Amino acid sequence: MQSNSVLDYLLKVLDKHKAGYLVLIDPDRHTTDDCIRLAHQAEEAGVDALLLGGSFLTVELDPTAEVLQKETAIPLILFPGDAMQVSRHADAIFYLSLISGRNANFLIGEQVKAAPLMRRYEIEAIPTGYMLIDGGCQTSVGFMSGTIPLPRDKFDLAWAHALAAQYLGMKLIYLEAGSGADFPVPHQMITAIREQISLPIVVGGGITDPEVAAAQVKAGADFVVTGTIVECGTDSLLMKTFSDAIHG
Ligand code: 1GP
Repeated sequence: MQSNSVLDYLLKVLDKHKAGYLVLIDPDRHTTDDCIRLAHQAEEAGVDALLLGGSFLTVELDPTAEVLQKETAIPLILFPGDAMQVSRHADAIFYLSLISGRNANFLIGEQVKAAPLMRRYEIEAIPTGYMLIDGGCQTSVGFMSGTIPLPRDKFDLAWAHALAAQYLGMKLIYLEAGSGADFPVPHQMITAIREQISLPIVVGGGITDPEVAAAQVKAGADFVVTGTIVECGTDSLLMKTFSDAIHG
């Protein structure tokens, strides 16, 4: 993808549509050929960008990133679980700080380890306040980070975290229920945060139904992420249905 700034591109998506649609590809769950097939499906469905990464990987991310970047015209954004997931073959990186937790390693430690590589690769960093919200079950990100998710009904706690991220100069807020969560982030929480901050809000985790995605946009989400449900790849039209529901 040839662009000066993936963040600018994402903001332009919001000028064009009600909200943007991001699809997460976890290289651990697929062969490289399946990743390519999913990426092509995503492009055809009107997905705005691909995310690549996971909270815990047992395979190398780099070869998948390289092939996906070559094969697709939409931006490839790294969504790293840790500093080992930095690759030169991506257009940008969601430079995540797990602000809902109090684990210094995921607030700043992994970021320090990643920074020299990011400079060497000249990869665009998109500083992102990453908030883990209770999705009704233990998730890989919760386990790996050793952090307690924000309770689903503590809206004031949630918006205060998001506002702190805005004051710290972050460019996005990512509300994460966790991949495969039983419940997505509650609509009322999205709205409570939307009312307090001006940053774009990304919402992901446990979204399995296009109607739920549309309701999250209505509640105030600017970007919706799906991973598991479209990764199954059983219904090739599903991504298009999500795309239409989210774009409005
Ligand atoms: C995980 O938000 C993403 O970070 C996607 O979650 O796999 O549940 O769609 P799902």
